[in-house]
Amino acid sequence: MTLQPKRSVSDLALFGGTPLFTEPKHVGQLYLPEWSRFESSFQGIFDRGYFTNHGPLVRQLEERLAGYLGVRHAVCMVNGTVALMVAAKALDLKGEVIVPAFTFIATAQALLWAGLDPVFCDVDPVTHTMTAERVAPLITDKTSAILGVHLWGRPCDVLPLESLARDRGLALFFDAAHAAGCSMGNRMIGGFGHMEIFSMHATKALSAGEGGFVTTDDDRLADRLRTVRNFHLSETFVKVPLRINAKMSEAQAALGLLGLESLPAISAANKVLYDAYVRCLSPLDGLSPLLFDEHEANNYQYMVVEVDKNLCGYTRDQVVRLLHAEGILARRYFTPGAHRIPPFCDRYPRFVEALPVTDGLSERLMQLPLGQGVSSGDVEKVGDLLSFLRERREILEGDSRLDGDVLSHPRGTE
Ligand code: T4K
Repeated sequence: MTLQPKRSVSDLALFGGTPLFTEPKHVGQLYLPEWSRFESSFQGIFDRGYFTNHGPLVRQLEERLAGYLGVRHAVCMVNGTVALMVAAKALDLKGEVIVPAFTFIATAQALLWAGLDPVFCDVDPVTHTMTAERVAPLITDKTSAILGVHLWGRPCDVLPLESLARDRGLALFFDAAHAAGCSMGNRMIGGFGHMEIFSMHATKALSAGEGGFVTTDDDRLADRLRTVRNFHLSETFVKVPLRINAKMSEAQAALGLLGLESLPAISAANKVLYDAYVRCLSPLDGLSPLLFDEHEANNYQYMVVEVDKNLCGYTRDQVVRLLHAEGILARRYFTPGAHRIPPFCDRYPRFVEALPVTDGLSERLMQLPLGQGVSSGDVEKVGDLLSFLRERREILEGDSRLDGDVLSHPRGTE
């Protein structure tokens, strides 16, 4: 249920007014498949009595993903973080890997688990991604690889990074956790670098509840990926430095197959909401939506907005506090940057004050609700609220009630 729009600042929920949404609006996808299709897929699993260890659904999903992305191999894993770890082991990396600090913590955590040292790189203020120009000075004789991140589904500096890696004899792989269904130069993301790693978490446009996969065109690397992820002899078996159980289950694959079929429709539904947000936000100085190249395929999975206090009158955290009180559970991805989060800030203190662009973005960006639980009407209400806040900024300026803790993981039940 939604309530009347705000007329005065005392109507704001942070100041005791009634929240705009009584059912909280989340960031995240959760476009669940129709129950009957899910049920019949699960019935098959029960009938076969075969639940994991490279069952027919996992194999089918791998084949369909490879076909969809135009790559020779897609190797399914239990989740995106473990897929990153497995990829690093399959590449047999040593020493240091250059990675952006402005990413989800899992990117860097996976490197540590693979026994590698992340070297944190700053990002470009406009694209939010790492560029070859920023990476080049960080390469030393300890560097074995570059791990780019296609943040928000927008490709990072792929071609310059490919030529830099080639010139310097480095491995190049990409964290494509956000980029299922996205393209670069009209080629699907999945075929760049030595490998690309995707997440199929519940909050992703392509979801298996939990899940992930690695794509590659290199047969030798695919054999290594399949061997690292597995504990037994049912698959390809080559010499690798370490192995683990990273297998995707049949239940995950069932969801993943239905999710893959729905990906175009999910991306289109996200785009409708994205366009509605852009229409609402464009008249509001200081609240700038992230833009996409409309000539490329995008999944519009994250509704990213940059808050500029000088123009809109509020810090990002103040806006997020006001929104949370209204039941709009905006998120501050990614605050702080990975370089400031333990254990990285303790192990690698040299990066803590060295990444000004990452620090700035992590203070200014927020994600607005998107996905199955959000309608275009909801987006208009969020837009009206933001417009109301912009108009009242002089009245609210300096009001200490705007400042205070911001929940990192709002659930709407606090
Ligand atoms: N690389 C990058 C760049 C990534 O962004 C990620 C993951 C990875 C690697 C690693 O991939 P995985 O190992 O996760 O496959 C969430 C996701 O758990 C994570 O997958 C994602 N990135 C990250 C950006 O977001 P949290 O801790 O923020 O999730 P959580 O539980 O707070 O959920 C976010 C919102 O979604 C909530 O406000 C509520 C909603 N939600 C969530 C779940 C799980 C639901 O409505 N239902 C649900 O079932 O990490």
